[in-house]
Amino acid sequence: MFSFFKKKPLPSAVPPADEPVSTPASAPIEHVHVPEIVPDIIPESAASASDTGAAQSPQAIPVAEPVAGAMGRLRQMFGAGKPAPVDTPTPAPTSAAPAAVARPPVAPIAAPAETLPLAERANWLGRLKAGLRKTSSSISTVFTGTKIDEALYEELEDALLMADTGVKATQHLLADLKRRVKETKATEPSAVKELLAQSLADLLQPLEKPLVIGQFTPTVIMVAGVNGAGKTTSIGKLTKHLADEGASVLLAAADTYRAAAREQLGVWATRNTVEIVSQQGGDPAAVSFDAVTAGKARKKDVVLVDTAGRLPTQLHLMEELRKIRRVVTKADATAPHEVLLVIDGNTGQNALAQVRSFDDALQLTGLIVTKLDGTAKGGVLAAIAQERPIPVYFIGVGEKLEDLETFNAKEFAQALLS
Ligand SMILES: Nc1nc2c(ncn2[C@@H]2O[C@H](COP(=O)(O)OP(=O)(O)OP(=O)(O)O)[C@@H](O)[C@H]2O)c(=O)[nH]1
Ligand SMILES: [Mg+2]
Repeated sequence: MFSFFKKKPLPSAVPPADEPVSTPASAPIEHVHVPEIVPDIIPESAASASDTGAAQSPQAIPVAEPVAGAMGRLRQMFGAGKPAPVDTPTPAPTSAAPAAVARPPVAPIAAPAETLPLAERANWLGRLKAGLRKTSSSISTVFTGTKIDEALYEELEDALLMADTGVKATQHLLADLKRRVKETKATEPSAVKELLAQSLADLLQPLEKPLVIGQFTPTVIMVAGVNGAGKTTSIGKLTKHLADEGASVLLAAADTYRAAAREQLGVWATRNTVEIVSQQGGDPAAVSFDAVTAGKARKKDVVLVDTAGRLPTQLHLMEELRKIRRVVTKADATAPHEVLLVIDGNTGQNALAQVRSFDDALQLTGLIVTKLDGTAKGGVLAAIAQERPIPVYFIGVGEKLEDLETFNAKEFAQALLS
């Protein structure tokens, strides 16, 4: 599968003539980043006011648009790990969008005969390996002996459990490994390590799936997770990658609790010259509704909804997330198109509990696993693959922009067992 991005003409700097000009809002949405303001009106939805609990008032949004750029890097971000399809003919416009929703046809981007920037990917693999070094060195010790015996498998079991792989995935890997050893008649522990890498890559494979942008206008992506997991940072990094490639992005600061949260997202908006809809102390569902409505009206490519951190045990806050989801659907019947959970790779087996709880509450479509550097052990991805195989769109190995990349099962298995 290959991600694609809707081709569109360069955006104009002013709203279309048929968009009415705004009147002052009674409960104005505050826009942290206002590069250039041309007020316009956001269509109201009769259904929204009661559910959002907020006055659905017209609002001004800034209209600065990112500069269009080459699509290669975007494809690398969203379809990385797979070879770029070559020799794709100039695409005839297709109707990838569901028939129920009237929108311009999606034109899958022509895939030129380019290959992925391999040097960059190799550089990334180096950073991933560095991030997972602790785990990889403790697993590697298991294979330094000369014999393949029960002691080796016992040591391996301990190492996998220590790496947060969890009981079920560990048992699966051991059984699968023994089968492979028998089949290949391997005699060297180093060969067993290679077989383990294959077994792990196979287990992780279902998690590898690119995030597709361009099938819907806008693609609405809701982002949730526990406190401090890396939601806002990951959204910022994604925004940068998207904006760099010419995608028009609208951010929704639906973490309305902390002023710092809005500012943090606002910094990314300013940096990338993208729009942000935020409201001090407002209802997060109302902000999300407004953002999606604005994204639709302005034909944004992507609306990213940042939500406040919460624990799955905080039931009222989990209910609030469900409400955000419902209200987003009221703004756009096909949305949200993606509901992502950001998990901190350091949280070990607790990450699996988070995946279960948030999935039960929100029907997750994807994961972003951050902080797979430092003390993170990485095995938790195997546990997720075994018990709740939700696609891992991105993994993060640091705070810098280039430290967030697409997940590739083989690469990850290699890094964990290097
Ligand atoms: N080492 C490391 N730090 C990261 C990574 N991703 C995010 N961080 C850091 O983690 C901290 C929390 O990140 P945020 O993006 O604010 O997390 P959040 O989930 O939005 O937090 P709340 O909104 O408070 O729930 C920040 O200091 C980030 O720089 C990563 O991949 N590696
Ligand atoms: Mg945040």
